[in-house]
Amino acid sequence: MAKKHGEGSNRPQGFATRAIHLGYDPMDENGALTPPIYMTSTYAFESAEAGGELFRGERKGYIYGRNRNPTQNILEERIASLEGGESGLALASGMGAISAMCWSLLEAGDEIVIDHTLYGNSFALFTHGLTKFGITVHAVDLTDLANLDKVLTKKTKLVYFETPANPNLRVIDIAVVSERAHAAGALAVVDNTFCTPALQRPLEHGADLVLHSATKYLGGHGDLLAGLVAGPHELVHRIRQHGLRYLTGATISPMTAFLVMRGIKTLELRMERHSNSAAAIADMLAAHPAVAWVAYPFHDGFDQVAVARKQMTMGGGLVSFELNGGYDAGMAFMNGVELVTRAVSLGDTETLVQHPASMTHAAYTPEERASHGISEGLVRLSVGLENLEDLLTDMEAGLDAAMASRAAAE
Ligand code: 3LM
Repeated sequence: MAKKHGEGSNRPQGFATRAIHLGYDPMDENGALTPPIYMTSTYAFESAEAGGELFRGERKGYIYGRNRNPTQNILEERIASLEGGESGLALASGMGAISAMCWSLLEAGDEIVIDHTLYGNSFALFTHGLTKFGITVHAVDLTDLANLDKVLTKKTKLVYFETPANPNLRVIDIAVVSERAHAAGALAVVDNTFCTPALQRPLEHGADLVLHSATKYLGGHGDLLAGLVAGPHELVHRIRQHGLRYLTGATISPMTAFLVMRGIKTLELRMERHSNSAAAIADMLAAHPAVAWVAYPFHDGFDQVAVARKQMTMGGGLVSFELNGGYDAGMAFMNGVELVTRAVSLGDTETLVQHPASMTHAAYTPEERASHGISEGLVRLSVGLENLEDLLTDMEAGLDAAMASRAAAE
């Protein structure tokens, strides 16, 4: 009998090979090299009895498109494998993934702990959304474990954080926080959007669930919105059956699932290039007289560089910095660049720059931003895949504009 595609060795396949091939055999689909996009909302039952068996879970197969589709399923198998989890789930957006997780795993009376630096709308979901439904939310700085110990109680169901965190790239020790959460009977949930499994695999460090905005590096081309979850079968199944099926209905379209898979095929290569360019830009910024400080996880002067190097293989594609002259200088920089595009989001082939205080983190109050390490002058750069020399030239133009604006103000 002919060997099935990808069979033939007991050695586990590498990351890029799984990102390209896992869960799909062209011979099952008329030899089509890439997985078909199953554009269907519902599925025919072989017989009236078979329909009932599917609903009762006595027969395997597809029922309806809101929670399962064959194109989506290949993507789900791939993210599970790349993150090292038993199961995966794909949803319509990162926010869809986070909210489906919360609605599935929490109930009134529960408490949760979140790190105090999160993507603005995640922070809003926790502090303005969940709190309306009887859930107590403690927002603390998880880089200091004493803060976690102060708020963990018997009612704590989960500890949630991003590392590196959006927008200032603070790094949280996944192993240590997960261990503390487990000791209190809580789950550790990590938003791994900024690293992707190519650079960091939180489940290997003890986290229980990993979430993604696949809109960013996983999709990789700024042309879609999607969310992903990976972790143990029991938790992921609950999020599919409750959070996706009837609590949010945040279904990924089959076309988008296909595009995310296309992005993931080149993920490892892209993350390497994003990281190398971002590290070079962080070095350039750190040495520049217009710059007050730079945050980059692998930069030697970075506060949590040791933790970053323990759990990440490269520094990632984001660089955050504050210019001398604060807010006004930041605005002048953003208006002074030409190649770099002024836009929110991140992880695209294009280099993007944005101002968290007025854009992605406008959901925080000014007081919250001040106490949560999001300064008013902070500029966030998502380094793309353009030629580094062109990016450095454009960054110099932005820095010149920042210095000119500061000189004019004095
Ligand atoms: C942004 N971030 O520019 P979607 N988790 C993290 C994120 O950064 C994001 C999400 C979840 C940005 C989006 S802001 C108007 C644009 C760490 C999104 C949410 O629902 O797929 O956008 O993911 O920082």
